[in-house]
Amino acid sequence: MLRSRVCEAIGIRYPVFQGGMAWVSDGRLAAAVSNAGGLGIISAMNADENYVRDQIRLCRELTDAPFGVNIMLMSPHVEAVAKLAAEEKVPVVTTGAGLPGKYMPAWIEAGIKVVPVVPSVAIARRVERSGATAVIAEGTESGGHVGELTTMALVPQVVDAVKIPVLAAGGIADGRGMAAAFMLGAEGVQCGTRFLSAFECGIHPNYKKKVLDARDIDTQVTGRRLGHPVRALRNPFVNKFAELERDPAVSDEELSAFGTGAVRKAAVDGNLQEGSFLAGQIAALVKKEQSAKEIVEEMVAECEALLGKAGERVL
Ligand code: TUI
Repeated sequence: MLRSRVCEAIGIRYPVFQGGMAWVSDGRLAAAVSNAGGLGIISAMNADENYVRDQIRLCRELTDAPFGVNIMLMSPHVEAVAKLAAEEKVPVVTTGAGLPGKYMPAWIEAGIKVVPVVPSVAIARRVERSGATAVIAEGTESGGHVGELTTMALVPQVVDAVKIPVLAAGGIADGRGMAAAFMLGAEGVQCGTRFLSAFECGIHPNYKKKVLDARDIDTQVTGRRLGHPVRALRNPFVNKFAELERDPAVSDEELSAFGTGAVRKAAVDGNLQEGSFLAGQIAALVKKEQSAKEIVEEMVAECEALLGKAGERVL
C-alpha cells in the first residue's frame, strides 16, 4: 500500500491532501475527503472566525479523521482565525499566500501540525526552520494565487533543500501526476481542481460545468500588476480584468476593486460573466462528477499501479 512519512506524521491513510479553496472547501467537502482516507482541508479564505468555527464544528460532526484548516495569510481576519485554529486545536494547519512564521509558535504549542504552501526553495527552508511538519511545494500550474516555478522544477529542488516531507501541488489530478510527483521525491500530493467535481463539493453547478468543459488552454493568469497573480478559467471577467490591467489609466486601487467579490460570485452564484472561476491548468483532465472517496481511491490505485511498473516503463 502507498504510504509515506506524510501518512505517519498526520495520521492519514493516503498521502493525498485536498487543497483549501476559497468559497469551495467547506466542512462538508473536507469531511468527505478525510473520511476517504486523505486530508480534507477547510478554507478560511477571507472569512471571519465565526464562519471558520462553524465549518470546523461541521467537519468534526461528519468525521473523526484528521482534517486541516487552510489559513490564507492575506486575509483581513488572519489574526483572529490563527488564534481560533490554536484554540480549537485543529489537527493540521496549511497556509498560503504569505509567510506563516509569526503564527507558528502558537500553533505548534497547541499540538497542531503546520504544513505551509511554498512557492520557492528559500521559503521552504524558512518554514522548516520555524518547525513545519511538512511543506507543500506548489507549482504555477495550480489554480488561484500562483508562484512562478512549475511543479516539475520546484518539487525536486525543495526535496533537496529540506529534510521534512514534501507534498507536490499544481497540475496533479490523477494517479499519473501523483506517481510523477513521487518520482520527483515528493511523499504526498495536494489536489484542488480535481475535487471541484466531487459530489460533496457544494459549488454552483455552473462552476462544475465550466471545469468539466475546460480545455488545456482555457486558464489564464491575471493580477501580476497587483503582485497577486491568480489563475482562473477564461471568461468575460478574466478578459475584462486583463484589459484593465494593461491600461495605465486604471489605478491599482480601481483594478483591485474590480476583482473584489469575484471568487464568491463564481462559486456561490455561478455568475458566468462576473465570477472568477479559479482552476488549475489540469482542469481538462477532470471529466466527471464522482464522490470524494472514488477520487481518492482511483488516484491512489492508479499511482500504485504505475509506481509498481516504474522499472518496466524506463526499459
Ligand atoms: O494561496 C494559494 N492560493 C490561493 S489564495 C487565494 S485567495 C486570493 N485571492 C486573490 C488574491 C490573492 C489571494 C486563492 N488562491 N496557494 C498557496 C500559495 N502560496 N501559492 C503561492 C504562495 C505563496 C506566495 C508567497 C506562499 C508564500 C509566499 O511568501 C512570499 C511573501 O513574500 O509573502
